[in-house]
Amino acid sequence: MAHPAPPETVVRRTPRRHASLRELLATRSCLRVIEAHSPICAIIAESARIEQHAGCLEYDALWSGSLTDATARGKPDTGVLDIRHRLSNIDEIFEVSSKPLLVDADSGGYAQHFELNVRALERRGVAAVIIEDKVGFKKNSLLGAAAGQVQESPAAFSDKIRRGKAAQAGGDFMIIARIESLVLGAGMVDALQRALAYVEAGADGIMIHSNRTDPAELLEFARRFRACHAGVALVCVPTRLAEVSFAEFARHGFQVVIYANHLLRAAYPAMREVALAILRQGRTLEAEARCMPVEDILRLVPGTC
Ligand code: SPV
Ligand code: MG
Repeated sequence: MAHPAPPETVVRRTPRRHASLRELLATRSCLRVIEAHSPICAIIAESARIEQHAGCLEYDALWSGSLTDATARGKPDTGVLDIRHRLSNIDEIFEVSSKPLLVDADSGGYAQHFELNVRALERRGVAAVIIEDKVGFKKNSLLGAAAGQVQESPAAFSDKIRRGKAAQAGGDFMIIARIESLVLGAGMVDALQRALAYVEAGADGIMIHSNRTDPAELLEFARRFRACHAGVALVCVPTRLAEVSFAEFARHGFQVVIYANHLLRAAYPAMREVALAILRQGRTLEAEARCMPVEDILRLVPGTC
């Protein structure tokens, strides 16, 4: 198998990462966001670029998700990694990437803790936090209502948003409210009512989540939400919607599309196969084709050679 040359990694520091997300939202119709659960992942995301006749195509921002952050550390996605623990990972990502970062903070926890965490994230240079309207023991949303997850009351969640917005120091940091009504069976009307309530409470954006493989409900939500709020950022995480293109989400009014777990899911099968091949063959020759040449890994991170 031919291996592409390792990317030229560019390590830049951007002190105003949160401002740059707002600027990107103001100037682009839709943003591409990809997960980064480790610094090496952030380097890969940062350097993924395609030259096109219309210009250079790249990811606009990074996603620090609870699922990949927990999985990469061998932990379940149940909120066991608290946000303070995840901040040290985020700091390391910021050392190698200049992209704005959106952080998945599960439900945000108690409103009182959320206020403190908003300040901590903002101080670190995180551009946006996304919190989901669930309460109690958290499970991954893709498991749906069967996992016994409970939705927070709209009033209590709106209060949490209000308190978070009041806690932030500047105007750039964004709090995005994630609605679980479609995942937990509360339906479209509930989802739309919550969206309006959360925007009223000060949310800078809405993320609508779905775990169906048919995009119809997500696209209907976008159409109906956009009829009320043309200017509020609308976010989706289309993990189960692999066939729907970025352009189609953008056409339906989404402004942020997050590819939330693909780099981890891509790495895992390759690592597993290599581990098995070395056991099976008693040498590494058969596994080498799936591995990056050692010369390339020595050149991957600036300063190694
Ligand atoms: C995550 O990436 O951690 C998310 C998105 O919260 S999902 O896994 O689809 O719930
Ligand atoms: Mg999550």
